[in-house]
Amino acid sequence: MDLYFAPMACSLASRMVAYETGAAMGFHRVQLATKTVEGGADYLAISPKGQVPALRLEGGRILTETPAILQFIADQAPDSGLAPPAGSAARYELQMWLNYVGTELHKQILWTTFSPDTPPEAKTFVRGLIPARLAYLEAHLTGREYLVGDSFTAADAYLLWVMLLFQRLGVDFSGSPNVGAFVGRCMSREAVGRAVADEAALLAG
Ligand SMILES: N[C@@H](CCC(=O)N[C@@H](CS)C(=O)NCC(=O)O)C(=O)O
Repeated sequence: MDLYFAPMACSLASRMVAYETGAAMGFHRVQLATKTVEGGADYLAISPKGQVPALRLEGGRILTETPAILQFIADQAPDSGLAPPAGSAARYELQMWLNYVGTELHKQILWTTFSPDTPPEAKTFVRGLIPARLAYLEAHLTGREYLVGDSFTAADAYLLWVMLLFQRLGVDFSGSPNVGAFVGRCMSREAVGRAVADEAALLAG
C-alpha cells in the first residue's frame, strides 16, 4: 500500500494506524498548494479531489476519505483491534466516531480555520464552537480511556490528530482534563508517538 500525505495534515491519522498495525506502506509527500507529489508527479492524476489522504491499494485502486482509509488499513490487521469486527455494534460505534470527528471537528472547525480563503468572521464563528465540542468529548471520556470500547481504535487516531491541531491553535484544555489525559495516553503509544514525531520532523525540516 502507498499513502499520499502532507505533514501534520489529517493523513497523519492514517500514518498512526499504519504504524500501529505494522503495515508495509510507502509514504509519498504531497504539496497541497501545487497538487504535486514529491518527485514531480501530478497529484490530481492520482486523486482528482486533490486532498490528502489517498491510499493506493495493491493492484492500483485508489481509496480516499479518512474514515474509509483508516478502516481499510485497520482491517488488514484484524487482531490489532484498531477496528472492531464488521457487523458488530462496536464497529458502528467506530463509524459513528469517525463520522463525528470528520464532520463536526475536522471539516467544520479545522478545515475552516486553516483554509486561506475563509472569511475572518467564519473563522471566529467556528472557533466559538470549540468549547461545546470539547465539553461533549470531555463527558464521553469520563471513566473511559478511548472512544470505543476499552482499547485504542482508528477513531482515537483521528481524534488525536484533531486535538493536536487544537493544541497548536492554542485551545484551552484546562477545563477538559479527560481530553488532556486522552491525548497523553494516545501519545504514549510507541507507534502513535513515532508517527507524530516523524511528521513533525518533516514539517520542521
Ligand atoms: N473528506 C476528506 C477531507 C480531507 C482533507 O480535508 N484534507 C486536507 C488536509 S487535512 C487537504 O487535503 N486540504 C487541501 C485542500 O483541501 O485542497 C477526508 O476525510 O479525508
